[in-house]
Amino acid sequence: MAKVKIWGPVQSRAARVLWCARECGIEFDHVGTDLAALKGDAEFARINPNAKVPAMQDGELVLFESMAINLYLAHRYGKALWPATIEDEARAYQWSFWGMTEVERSLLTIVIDMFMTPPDKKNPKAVEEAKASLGKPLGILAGALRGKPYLLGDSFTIADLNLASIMAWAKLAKIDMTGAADAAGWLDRCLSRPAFRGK
Ligand SMILES: N[C@@H](CCC(=O)N[C@@H](CS)C(=O)NCC(=O)O)C(=O)O
Repeated sequence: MAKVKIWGPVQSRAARVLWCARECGIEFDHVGTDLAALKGDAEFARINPNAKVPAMQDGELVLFESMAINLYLAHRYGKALWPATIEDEARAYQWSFWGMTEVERSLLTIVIDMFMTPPDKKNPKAVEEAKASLGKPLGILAGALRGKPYLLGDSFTIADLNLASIMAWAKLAKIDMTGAADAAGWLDRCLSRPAFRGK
C-alpha cells in the first residue's frame, strides 16, 4: 500500500501534520518543497485547489486543512492518540476548532509582525490588540487544565496535539503565560515530546 504523503515545508502549518504522523508511528513521504514552487506544481493543484499547505494523501483520500488531516490520522493510525469515548472525541473536536477560531488568528498576527514584516510596515497597535485578545482564551485553557496534565485527563491525545500545535506560536511570539500557569505547564509538556521535536 502506498505510504501517506504529506505536503508542506516544516516551517509551515505542515509541522502540525508531521508531528501527528510521527506520534502515530506511520511511515510517510514528506514533500517539503517551498510554497512558491508548490504553487506552480500541477500535481499539487489537484491535491489542494486552495494552493495552501498542509495537504495529505492516503490512498484514495486527499485532504486539506491541518486539523482535519490530524483528526483523520489520529483516528486511523493514532492508537492512544485517539480518545477512548465518543464524548472525548467530541472534546477533541471542540479543542481543535477552538484553537483555530479563538486563538490562531491572534497568534499569527503577532508572529507575522515579529518575523515577517519589514520595520516600516510593522503595526504595533494590531499586535497590542492581538495580545490583549489572547487573555480570555488563555484563562479558559488554564481553567480547563486545572488539576489534570492533559485536556482529556491523564494522557496526551489528539486534542492536546492539535491545540498545542497552534499554541506553539505563543512561544515564538513570547507571550507571557505566567497568569495562566496550568496552560504554560501543559504547553511545555506537549512541546517536549520527541515527536514534536522531529524524532
Ligand atoms: N486553515 C488552513 C490554513 C492553511 C494555510 O494558510 N497555510 C499557509 C502556510 S502555513 C499557506 O499555505 N499559505 C499560502 C498562501 O496563503 O498563499 C490549515 O490549517 O491547513
